[in-house]
Amino acid sequence: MHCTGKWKEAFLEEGMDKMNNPIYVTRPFLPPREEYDHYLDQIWQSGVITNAGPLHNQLEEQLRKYLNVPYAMLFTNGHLSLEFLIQAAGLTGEVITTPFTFASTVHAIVRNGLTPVFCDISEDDYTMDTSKIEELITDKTSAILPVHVYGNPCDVESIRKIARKHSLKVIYDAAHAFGEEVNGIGIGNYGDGSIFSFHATKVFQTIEGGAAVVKDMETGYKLYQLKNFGITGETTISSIGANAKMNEFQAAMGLCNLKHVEELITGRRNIVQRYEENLKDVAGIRLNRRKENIKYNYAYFPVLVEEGFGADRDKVCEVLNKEQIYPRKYFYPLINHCRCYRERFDPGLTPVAEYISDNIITLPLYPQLSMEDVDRICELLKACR
Ligand code: T4K
Repeated sequence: MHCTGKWKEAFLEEGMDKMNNPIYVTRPFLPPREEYDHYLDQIWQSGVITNAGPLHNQLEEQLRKYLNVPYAMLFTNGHLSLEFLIQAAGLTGEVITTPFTFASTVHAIVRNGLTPVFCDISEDDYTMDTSKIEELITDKTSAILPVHVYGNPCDVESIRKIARKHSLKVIYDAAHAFGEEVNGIGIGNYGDGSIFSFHATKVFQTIEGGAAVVKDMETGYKLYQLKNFGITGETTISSIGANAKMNEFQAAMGLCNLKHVEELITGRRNIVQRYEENLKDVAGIRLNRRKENIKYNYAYFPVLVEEGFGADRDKVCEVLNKEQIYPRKYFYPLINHCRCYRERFDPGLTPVAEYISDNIITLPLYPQLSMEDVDRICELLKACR
């Protein structure tokens, strides 16, 4: 068994396998019921269900330690943590970002009244191509906002050097990078701040949820205010904030899941290894190249279906869908090509991102997935040729 423990048995007993269910790109991990019930009892006793309650505060502190960062602020979802982090960091004008991401990244920039400038990505790991950043910098640029897409850490050292040379801020969208380390350092320590997503589809989930992590107390305090309407005292409102607080039910889920997260990451790693064994020598299939000195979280398993394969990405999806297997085309279409952006902002020249977006597929990956299903998915994929 690739992932052990009581929860795995409970999952199987509850009949997920028996039901001959469709296989989705991911499934959330749900902790054993008694573990969640334990926290529900506490909520019923305290009568506090939101507004920085005791479970919220416990989770915030535990996550700060787990992520090994100076300050961590919980949010009701990852997207709002990014919107507010951009606001708290005081970005202005243009922000250089990647088009190869989920809509949230660019929405957060634009919803702050800023202009996204799209930088192409690297063929190796699909993160921002740092050799193309400097040519996009203008006198209006205030920041670089790269994404550790699929949990592939960006070239953080090159980004740091460019940012320092041009006095730019760096905010990382680390929605996919929960618990990762680069050179032994928690990934949230790079740049001026980062955000993580704890959505149901993520490595660590709090139903919906997210966190912004920062190095300085001043920005941390701004975030703390902004997510609660800018309120700083019973009769004081100091800034124009909104409502983005994580509630106690979400925090309870997080407290349960944090205890299992290392085991879940190991389970994911075993699935990824099985995929790699099955697919590594298949002509026309390109797998994600991993770097040294990274602690990965195995958030996604992207596969590039190239010309030499004999069938295209859409055909692979079609064949798998017929068998009730639902991989996803993350991230297609590219954000700079979406209707809401293409008529408003310069889409830039991002040919590598276009190519990757047109040919990538992310295969099902979650710790509860059986090795037999991984093998079956690979056989079906290979048979598309
Ligand atoms: N930045 C980046 C780079 C991101 O990728 C994201 C979110 C964000 C920022 C914003 O973070 P959040 O505000 O979401 O915390 C999903 C997620 O909703 C989204 O969180 C994620 N990225 C994005 C990449 O994927 P969809 O529309 O593809 O999700 P959906 O509902 O189709 O779910 C995918 C599959 O997961 C389903 O086919 C079945 C399974 N599933 C899903 C849910 C919600 C379950 O089994 N149970 C569930 O409860 O966006």
